[in-house]
Amino acid sequence: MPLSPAQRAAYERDGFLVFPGLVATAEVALLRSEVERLMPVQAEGTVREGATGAPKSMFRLHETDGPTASPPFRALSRTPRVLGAAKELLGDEQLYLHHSKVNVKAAIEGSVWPWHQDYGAWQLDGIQRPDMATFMVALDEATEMNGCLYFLPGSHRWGRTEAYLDTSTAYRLWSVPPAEMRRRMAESPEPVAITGPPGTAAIFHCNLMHASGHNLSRHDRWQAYFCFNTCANRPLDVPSPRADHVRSRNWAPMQLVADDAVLQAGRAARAAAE
Ligand SMILES: O=C(O)CCC(=O)C(=O)O
Repeated sequence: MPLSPAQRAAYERDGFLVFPGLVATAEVALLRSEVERLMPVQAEGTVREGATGAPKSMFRLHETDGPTASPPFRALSRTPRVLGAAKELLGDEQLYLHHSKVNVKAAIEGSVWPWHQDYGAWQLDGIQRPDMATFMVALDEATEMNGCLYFLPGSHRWGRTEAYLDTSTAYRLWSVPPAEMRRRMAESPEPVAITGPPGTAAIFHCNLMHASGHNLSRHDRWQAYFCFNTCANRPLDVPSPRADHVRSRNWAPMQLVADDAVLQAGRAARAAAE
């Protein structure tokens, strides 16, 4: 899916691009069945919250091993629609995933992600340059009520802001201090809500300020994330590195697969189960 000059210019200017209907209904159904299969799995990389203990985040879907491995999610991360677009925007043919996850923002209980830049945490992982971008795919209708993502357009061009560790939710997050955020937002265009039906996708720069609110609705809000880095920018050694599910050590360049690989992975899984 070659990006148009207008899309490339918009990414440079705003720090994100939205792709309505990027993932087809049949693919969404298959990916959703994978989320349902993985939700009860006990894994180091699954963060739970609330009285129901629903997952807030489930990591490491893209590898071929481990309790949360998912062939359809692995396939999606390697399609031309996703990997191809990431290669174009990062200007590099050799990419790997720093991590992958599904954020399950459960109805009523699913909590906030405060304003942050992803590179705030990833720099601490030993990554030297902000040559990274994240692909988000909505697996539910994303609405303002159920805690959709918000992007602050153009904020990736401000560089990195000193972060603090917000521990107010089960997912400890390096976040932008509230006073700094108030100052920044006063100088910025209004945040953009990333809403849309299941299958809506977006890619965003690792220094883009983004956040999402509590899920006040009676509907879950499931979204998948693939965080791309260039192989040349893989992390340097740091003392006490974070676990592999969030700071991958698999730096092998990802290979493109056919665009129908998600459905093929589903068919293969069904055949193996018979
Ligand atoms: O899923 C969300 O609402 C926000 C996720 C996010 O910003 C993150 O995982 O860094």
